[in-house]
Amino acid sequence: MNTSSFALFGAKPTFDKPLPIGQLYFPSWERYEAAFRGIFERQYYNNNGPLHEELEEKLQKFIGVKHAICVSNATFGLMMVADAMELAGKVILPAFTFIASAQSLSWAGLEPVFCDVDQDTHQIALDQIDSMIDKDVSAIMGVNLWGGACNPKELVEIATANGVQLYFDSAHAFGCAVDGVKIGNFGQAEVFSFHATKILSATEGGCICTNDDELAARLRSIRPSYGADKPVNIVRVANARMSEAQAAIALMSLDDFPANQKNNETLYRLYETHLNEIPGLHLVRPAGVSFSNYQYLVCRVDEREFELPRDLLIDLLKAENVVARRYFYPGLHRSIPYAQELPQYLDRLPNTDSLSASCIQFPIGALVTAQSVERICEILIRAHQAAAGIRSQYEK
Ligand code: T4K
Repeated sequence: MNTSSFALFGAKPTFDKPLPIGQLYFPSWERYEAAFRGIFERQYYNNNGPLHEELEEKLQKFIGVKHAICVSNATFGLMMVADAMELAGKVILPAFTFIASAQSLSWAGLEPVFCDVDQDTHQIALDQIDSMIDKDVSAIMGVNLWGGACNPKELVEIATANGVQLYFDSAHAFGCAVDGVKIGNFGQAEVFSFHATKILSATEGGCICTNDDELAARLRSIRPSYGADKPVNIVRVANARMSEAQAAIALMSLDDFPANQKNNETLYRLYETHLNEIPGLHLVRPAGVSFSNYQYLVCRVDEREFELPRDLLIDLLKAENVVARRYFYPGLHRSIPYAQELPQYLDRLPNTDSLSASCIQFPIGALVTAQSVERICEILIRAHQAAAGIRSQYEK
């Protein structure tokens, strides 16, 4: 098949400008202006302002949790939780996640213990955790990936049976539920990201959820650098405040969550229909949830069946102005500084290695239309049909 129709080989790109991955929610200019006019009129930008307080209240109600504590981003939230839970020694977490999950531990003076993940769901391999727990392990950090969940109920049982603490990096899981219970209610605490690429956006931000009053008091005291009104036992403070500007966007995004979730689900189903017809592109379905935000569109590329390697496909799509990403690459055990500091994991995590070499993330979210998905899938079909020609021309 002819390769001249591909932008990689000189044709006009399918899209005029880059089509990004990520939610990238933007409220209408009128709503944005009204929210910001209020901030200007009140002349109050930060430090537990009225929008911040409204957001925490609405999040508590939405998630059905006692405490929602808004923070500057999820990375900081995870660091604060590790500190507030007084963790020591080592913490078990999956190696197939964003670098922030492990870096939060390093910042808190803890050592990550990397566990492999399930080949199909991409969630932490539950059957391997027991054997990794020793006297130095103080906690497990579950990571709820791709709008799915890492079986929090079973993790609670494993943690309880072994006498270790449990918390969750739920950066990807806002709005998701397990057997009807919203994520945010499991373990001692869960941390959401409200980055612009997430389904709930504060442009930059996050939130810690907990049903533990004592832990919540400690977190609220760590957050504002000057401590909170109620004296509690904390080792140090930080500045992880969320501003009124961030809270304003997050409130609009929360109002629009049902519409954004629905749009994602519609786009996901459309991708699903087309990808089912393309050999070698295996869609990852959100695992273990009764409700998903469908925030991520992740596929495993089987190079033998698709007949093109994953990284060549990314280059081909990039030329068409389709931003596809190889999340997560590399696995945490191969990232700086862990590859050097903890070399014992290098040959122990085969599923993480194989997923980081084969996964690809496609555009989904508020800026993506059904027509864009059709056109992306059409490129994928053509790429598979022209694979031999693409490979030989690419290598020249
Ligand atoms: N745990 C997990 C499992 C996570 O995935 C993350 C973050 C965290 C913890 C920590 O959460 P935060 O501390 O960030 O709250 C992105 C996000 O920055 C990050 O939040 C996210 N996970 C990670 C998976 O992805 P990048 O560096 O890959 O994204 P970036 O900035 O390149 O944006 C993605 C695409 O969107 C690009 O094509 C550019 C486009 N874009 C992005 C922004 C921000 C736009 O077009 N406009 C924009 O405003 O990290």
